[in-house]
Formats: sequence, C-alpha cells, structure tokens
Amino acid sequence: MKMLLAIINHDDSRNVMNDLVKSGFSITKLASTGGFLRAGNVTILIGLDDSRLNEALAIIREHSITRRQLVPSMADLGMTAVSSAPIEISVGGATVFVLNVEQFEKM
Ligand code: 2BA
Repeated sequence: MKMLLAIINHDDSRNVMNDLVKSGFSITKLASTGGFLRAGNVTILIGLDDSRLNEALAIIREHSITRRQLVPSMADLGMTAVSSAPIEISVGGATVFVLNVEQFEKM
C-alpha cells in the first residue's frame, strides 16, 4: 500500500478531487500554506493499493497546471538579505510525495 501526499494549487484542487473520487479513490483534503509564498494551497492524502499508483498520479498530473507567478519582492517574503526586485517564479503543477505504508488499520 502507498500513501500519496499531493500538494496542489487551490484552483486545481476541485478538478483533481472530483476525478479521484469519481475513480473510487478515498481521499482527505487538508488546507495548507506554502512556506515560500505564504499562500494557501491544498494537500490531499490518498491511501491506495500499489496497483493503482499510476492511475492516481495520472489524474493529478492531468489537472495540475504550471503557472508563472510574479512575486513582488523577496523582502516581502521576509528575506530582507536577498534582492528586493520583483521575481517571476514557476509554480506547480503538483508536488507529490509517494510513501510506503507499513500498516493500515480501520477501527
Ligand atoms: P511555496 O513554498 O509557497 O512555493 C511556491 C513556489 O515558489 C514553488 O512552486 C517554487 O516555484 C517557488 N519557491 C519555493 N521555494 C523557493 C525558494 N527558496 N527560492 C525560490 N523559489 C522558491 P512549487 O515548487 O510548485 O511548490 C508549490 C508548493 O508545494 C510550495 O509552496 C509548498 O507548499 C509545496 N512544496 C514544494 N516542494 C516541497 C517540498 N520539498 N517539501 C514540502 N512542500 C513542498
């Protein structure tokens, strides 16, 4: 068994979750905040059988869009020692961690 921990842009999360649930995956949504942008994103926990790993990854990949985003300045992010000029960064699609599950119990 695997546990997918997928960090997804808030705007993509509805489509990702809809398709995962429609395909029969059990999921849990957590409201999370990125440490760099300090903006809200969504973390989805998905416990699944090894045989369905690629299917779940394909659904997440399909709906997670990479965006270019202008960050006003590094100083605004609390990094005063770094440049204060605006920077453009690439955010997303999704950041996914695949973990092996040692034991799974429902009580
Ligand atoms: P944030 O930490 O808010 O990061 C948003 C985007 O800012 C990142 O997009 C990346 O393009 C950029 N970024 C992050 N740290 C940076 C830095 N030190 N210098 C310059 N640019 C930086 P993504 O890589 O797509 O990440 C989106 C969100 O996924 C992150 O939001 C964070 O919540 C999560 N994430 C990404 N990698 C992670 C990791 N290794 N561990 C835990 N969470 C992670």
